[in-house]
Amino acid sequence: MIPTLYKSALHPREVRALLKLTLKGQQFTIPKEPLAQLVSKLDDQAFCCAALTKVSRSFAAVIQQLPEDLKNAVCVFYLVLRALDTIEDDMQFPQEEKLKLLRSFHIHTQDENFTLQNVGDHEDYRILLEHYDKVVRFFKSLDDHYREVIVEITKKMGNGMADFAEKKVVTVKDYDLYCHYVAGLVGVGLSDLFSASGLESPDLKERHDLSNSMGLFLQKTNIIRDYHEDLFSDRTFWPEEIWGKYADDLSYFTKNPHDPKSLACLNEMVMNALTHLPDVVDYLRLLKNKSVFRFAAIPQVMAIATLAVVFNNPKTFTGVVKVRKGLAARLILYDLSLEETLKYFKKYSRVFLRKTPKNTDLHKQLSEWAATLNRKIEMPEK
Ligand code: D3A
Repeated sequence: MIPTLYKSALHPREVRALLKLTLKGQQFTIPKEPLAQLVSKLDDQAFCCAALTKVSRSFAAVIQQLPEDLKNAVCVFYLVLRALDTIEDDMQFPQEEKLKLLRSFHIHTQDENFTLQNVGDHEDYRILLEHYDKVVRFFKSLDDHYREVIVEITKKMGNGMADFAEKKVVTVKDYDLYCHYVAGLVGVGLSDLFSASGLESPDLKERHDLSNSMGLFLQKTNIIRDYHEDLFSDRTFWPEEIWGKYADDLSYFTKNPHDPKSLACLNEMVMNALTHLPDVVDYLRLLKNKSVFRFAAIPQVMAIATLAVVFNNPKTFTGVVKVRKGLAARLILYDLSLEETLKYFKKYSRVFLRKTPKNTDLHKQLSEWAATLNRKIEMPEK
């Protein structure tokens, strides 16, 4: 806690938000005991809420501020997808069994006897799968509309993950398709859930293009940020069509983090992710409900803040570069509006331009991108 506060020392509102959130966590939301010990004490719904806070602390706080009915559906959706992700990430899992399980996981999500032992590289993920029957029972308590969306997206995502378990991300087209399966479909599913809740317009679920971009922007940010971690777990999602212009091997960058070629590659990856931001602006403008808005906007602001730190930063190649936790705390605690979100986007768009030498191709691309973004921000399309 002290190092986190220290990092936000020059941002008093972040310090206040961090202290408030910690206090709130101690009193109400975050269970201290390990998930394994909570299993026998909690009913299905309470177990799912506890599992959510364990597998994603700050994101759980954003989900918990949604209205009750939608909150439960999003909680189940998140846990089902986390379980799928855990199976995809488990490098010890025999490949053939893994593919079968990924393709059939949507069926298991409707089977009250389904559990999986010893899967996952993290204690909380393993417990989640060992007690997956609890998730299934909570899933079954949801309204039909929500259940249909969760099953359909899980089916498509599991099949997409299985396809990519057998092939590498080589082209930019592969990269977009992989990100569609693992995050674009999340955006599509969530838009369907928002519409089904009645809190958002039925038209939202028709905007698959914008919903997909919401996921692509988040996923590409994670993939860029996690370069180092993924390289050392023998997983790579950076497309060769991009990195192949700068090196013969992806590991070149970690060995030569300050080489202008390494930074040029990183910056091209960031530029590629930024192309999704104008769609994100259009999507966020469609939202009417304040808590749905906050839920959708907070990760996008965190993502652009992450890209701004990662951009042109050699440390991306040698460790994990992160934004201050204080920013997340501030966004979670104070009512984030559309106007403030757009101000964050503008602020960070200036950071990218400031960090790029003038009279370069990249500066020209970024200027054009910033102009498009500003047009969207100042003159919304009808
Ligand atoms: C695209 O998915 C959306 C969305 O679409 C309309 C709306 C809200 C949130 C998400 C999305 C999400 O957000 C997280 C994410 C990144 C990649 C996939 N997802 C995802 C999975 C499942 C659901 C929703 Cl239900 C963002 C995320 O996980 N984080 C981590 C914690 C961060 C915020 C971003 C806060 C922090 O402390 O850094």
